[in-house]
Amino acid sequence: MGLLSTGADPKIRSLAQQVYQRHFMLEPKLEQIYNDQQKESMYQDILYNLDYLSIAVKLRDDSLFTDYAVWLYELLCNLMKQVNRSRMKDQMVMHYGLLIESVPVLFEGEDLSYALMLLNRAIDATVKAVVEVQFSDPFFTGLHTDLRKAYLEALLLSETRHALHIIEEAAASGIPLVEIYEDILQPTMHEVGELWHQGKITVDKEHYCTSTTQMALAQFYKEVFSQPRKNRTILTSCVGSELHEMGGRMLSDLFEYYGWDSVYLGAAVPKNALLSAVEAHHPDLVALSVTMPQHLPLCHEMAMALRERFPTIKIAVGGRAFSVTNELWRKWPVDVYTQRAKDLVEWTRTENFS
Ligand code: B12
Repeated sequence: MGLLSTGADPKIRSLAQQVYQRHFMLEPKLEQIYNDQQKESMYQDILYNLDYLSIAVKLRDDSLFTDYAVWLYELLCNLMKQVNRSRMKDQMVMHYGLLIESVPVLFEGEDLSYALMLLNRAIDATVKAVVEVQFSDPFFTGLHTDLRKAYLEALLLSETRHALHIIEEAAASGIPLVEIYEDILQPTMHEVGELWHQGKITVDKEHYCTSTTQMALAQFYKEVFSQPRKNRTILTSCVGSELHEMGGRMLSDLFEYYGWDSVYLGAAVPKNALLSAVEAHHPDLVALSVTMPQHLPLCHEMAMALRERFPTIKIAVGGRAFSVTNELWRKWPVDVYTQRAKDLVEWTRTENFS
């Protein structure tokens, strides 16, 4: 992580030592996270940052230090992949905060005001840089890509209220619920998965995105559960130890919105529990959701058991696991597979359910 070596004067060296110690006092966990080499590099970087700041103050150039702050942030994110972008931002903001406390030792008068202004700008630029990650091409394909991007950026910045507000406003502007679900929230969650896969976000951020998106879905419950009834019931379930339950939730809620009564069993439902629930609720349609391919065999087993015990009930399958197979569902005793939840709603229309 060490940058260029610096010929810092003794005043800067002693200040860097203080900032370094204070950083570890405020964030003791770093003792475990950083190895010895990274700790040494951190000290070198503080020296370098102070040196850079001094140059920017001397030259009275207000973009030099901001540009450097963004460059440094990206460099550290790449070098320290074990620290996610959001945590690295927190570290850098803390670091600039410590410099703000310390620089009165280095500067005075107008120089001091200028240094403080530069440090505050460095904080702003670093906060903005958090969301400057490269999103994938599919993320920008389809409807409402601007809203997706704004929503995902709010999530990456952990701005819960703002994120929820974006979704609320999207609904208020007349975007149909089905598009909010399938063209904003679903692709955003898929992109969250991509970012996690590429190591750009850690699992805690992914969990946060999931729980905030669940909150976004919950905002619509009043509307979802107040539509005219169709006297039809859908029972939706994830199979095996499947923990990915948001796809099933969306599907279930969409059917509720289109007037069906929905029974959603959620994640990790054993075969016998599913059969008992079907017995109890007499659904017209059972929807099985599978995300992880390893749960496909159990899904097959469940479909066969359902078909045998309830031959008149229609069975639909869906979820990411099926989309990566070669139309596996066609070999199974199920009635339909659709990639998107709304296409299953359409299918029920053509099948004269409603
Ligand atoms: C959130 C998430 C989690 C959360 C789930 C929390 C929750 N409450 O649901 C948690 C943290 C638990 C998790 C765990 C894991 N996850 Co995960 N996860 C995700 C993520 C980011 C989003 C899933 C999601 O909510 N999508 C949003 C919903 C709305 O979309 P959807 O599921 O596709 O559903 C839509 C359609 O498919 C369809 N649909 C869904 N079901 C049905 C059913 C029917 C009948 C029909 C017609 C349609 C339909 O309609 C929905 C609406 O459009 C995905 C990324 C992705 N691409 O999906 C990774 C992802 C699925 N996870 C992945 C992995 C690897 C895991 C773990 C193995 C990680 C680990 N090492 O522990 C575990 C496995 C856990 C388990 N036993 O199941 C990988 C899977 C890769 C692979 N090759 O299989 C993915 C793709 C991430 C990635 N890009 O690598 N995960």
